Amino acid sequence: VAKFPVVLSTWKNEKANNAAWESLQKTGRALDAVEAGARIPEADPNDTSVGYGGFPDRDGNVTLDACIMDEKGNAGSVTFLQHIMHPISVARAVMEKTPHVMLSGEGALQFALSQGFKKENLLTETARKAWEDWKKTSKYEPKINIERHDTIGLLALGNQGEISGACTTSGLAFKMHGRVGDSPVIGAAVFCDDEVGGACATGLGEFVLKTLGSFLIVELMRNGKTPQKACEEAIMRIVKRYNYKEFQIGYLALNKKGEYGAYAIQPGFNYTLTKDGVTKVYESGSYMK
Ligand code: SD4
Repeated sequence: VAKFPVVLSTWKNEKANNAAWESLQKTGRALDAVEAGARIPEADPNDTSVGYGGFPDRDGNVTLDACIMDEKGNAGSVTFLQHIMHPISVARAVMEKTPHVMLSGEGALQFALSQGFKKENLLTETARKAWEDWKKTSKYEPKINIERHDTIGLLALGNQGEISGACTTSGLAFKMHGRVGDSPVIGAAVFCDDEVGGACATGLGEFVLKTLGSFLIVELMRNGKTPQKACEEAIMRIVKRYNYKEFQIGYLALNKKGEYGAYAIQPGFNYTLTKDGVTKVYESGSYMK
């Protein structure tokens, strides 16, 4: 049990958690914390699956997905956004400054520019080289646990114990142009309900989308499951129906008591927890051993 405040994120993301924790010291708000945390990998050129430095689609475009949700049930999201370093902050602006939940592609970019975000080149030399290499075979093969720092999903309980969540990604490397994954979809990659808690997802987004994993986990917790059991059941829904051996999905859940859970299909999923100002990385359990 972590009580609150607490920050939980997918993969090994100590810097992101520490930024989220610092933000909690300043404003105490879970929403500010998850945004601050998500901005760390977005700006990190060495993180090849989020924001700046993210691997491009098969045509060489870096296209970004992100969403954010607060304790009041407000939500904002951007999909297929290009040229903006911090899609999570654009998603928050969609939530706070428009009557909509999702903006996509060119429209999302125009909105971001109107809000003062800068247009930038997000394709680093390393990512461009990886793409040139990939083009030699052009095989689309999502890899399991690519580098163990993947799409970031974050959940936080703020100083008042309120829940918020966020997710940001450049999506799967060398995807089709226009492909949108689970990461900007409320209920798939992130869901929060302040009566219950929240959940977030990482992995092959198509299967999170087909099972609406985060919404499912929150509903399972509402019906009395612990965060751990809820994550396990959401993974079992995938395992029962799909050929799960070839891909990875990892879920995290956090309830209002500060109890948390993590579960994945394959070994190799880890997560980062911050409580009492201490940040640690843990290995998740998994269905396959
Ligand atoms: C996606 N879920 O675009 C993201 C990618 C990811 O670990 O999480 N990779 O499908």
